[in-house]
Amino acid sequence: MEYIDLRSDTVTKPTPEMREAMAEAEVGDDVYMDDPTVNKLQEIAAEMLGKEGSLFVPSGTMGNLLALLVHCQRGDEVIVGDKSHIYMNEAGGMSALGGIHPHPVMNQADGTFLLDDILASIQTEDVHHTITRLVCLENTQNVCGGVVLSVEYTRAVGKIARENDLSLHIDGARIFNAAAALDVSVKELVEPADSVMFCLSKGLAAPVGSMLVGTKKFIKRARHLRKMLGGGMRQAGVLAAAGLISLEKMTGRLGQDHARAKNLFEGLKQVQGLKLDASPSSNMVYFDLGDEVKLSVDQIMEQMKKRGVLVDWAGPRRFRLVTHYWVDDEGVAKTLKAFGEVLK
Ligand code: TLP
Repeated sequence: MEYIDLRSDTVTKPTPEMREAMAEAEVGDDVYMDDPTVNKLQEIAAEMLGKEGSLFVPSGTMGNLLALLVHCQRGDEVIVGDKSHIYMNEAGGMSALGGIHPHPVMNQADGTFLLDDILASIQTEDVHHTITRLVCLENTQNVCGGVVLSVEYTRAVGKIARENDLSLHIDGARIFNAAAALDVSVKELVEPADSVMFCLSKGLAAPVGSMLVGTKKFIKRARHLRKMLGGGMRQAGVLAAAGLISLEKMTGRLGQDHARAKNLFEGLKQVQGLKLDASPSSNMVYFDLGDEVKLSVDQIMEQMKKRGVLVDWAGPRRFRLVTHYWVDDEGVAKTLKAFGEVLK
C-alpha cells in the first residue's frame, strides 16, 4: 500500500532529481576536504545563512552536539528550553559526552523564553556556580507546535547574549520553515546567532544530513570534533548532492506544506473527539484526544494505518501530524477521511 506518512518530515525520501544528482555526484575524500560536492554545499549553506563557514554533518543531533562542544568547556552551563530537542531528545549528549550542564528555562506556549527568565538564569560569578556560556533557541519550536520565533525576538535574545558575554546557538532544524512562515530571509533571521544547525533531511527532503554554520574558527574546531565523534565521512558528495537540491529547489516551496497543515487543521476541527492546538504556524498539527474517545493512541495509529495513513503519537493522548514534500492535497483529504471513519 502507498502510505501517506505524517509521522514526521524526517520520513521524506529523496526526489527523483535528487536520486539522479546523487548517482552522478562528483566525489572525493571529505576527510581530506577533497569532495567538491560537499565543499560546494558547505559554501552555499554558509552564504545562505550569512556566516563565514559551514560543515556537513550526518544528523541534526550531531550538529547541535558539536556546537555545544565548541562553545562550552566541561562544567560550563547552557541555557536551553525545557521543551527543546537539545534538552529532551538528544540522549543527554551534552552531559554524557561534553560534561556540559543544562540549565532549562520554561518554553512559553509560543516557543520563546521570557527575556527575564534568560537574565535570571545567567549564573553570577561565585565559587559555587557554573559558568554560563551559551543560550540555545529552537526555531521552529517543535514541541510547542512548530511555532515560529520572530526576527525581533531572536535579536532581543542575541542582545542579551552579547551583553552578558554568552554565545547564541540556534537549533534551526526547521529554520527554513520559520523563514518561510515569516516571509524573511533565513540570513536575516539568524543574524544574531553565533552558530546555527539546520537539517537538510526534514522538510527540505534530502535523505541524510544537516549543516552547522558559524565563524571559520568555530567550524575548524567543529570539524575536528566531528572526526573525534566518528562523523568524518569520505565520499559524502553522494549525500551532499541531494542537499544541494534541497537548498536550490526545496526552500522556496515550504509555504505549500504550511498551507496543507492549515487545511489539515481546519478539516480535523470538524472531527468529533479531537481537541486541536492553535492553528499551525508551520508544518505541524498537534491535537489531543477528548475524554469521549475510547480508543487508545495505539489503536488509532493501527486503524489509520489500515486506511493507508501513518501517524505518530506525541503523548499518551496526543498526536502530531507533519506535512512535507510527499503529502499533497489528496493526501490531506485521505487523512481527513480516515480520521473521520476511525473516530466516528
Ligand atoms: N526531530 C525529530 C524527532 O527526533 C523528534 C522529529 O521527528 O521531529 N532539532 C529539532 C528541533 C528536531 O526536531 C530534530 C529531530 C533534531 C534537532 C535532530 O535531528 P536528527 O534527527 O537529524 O538528529
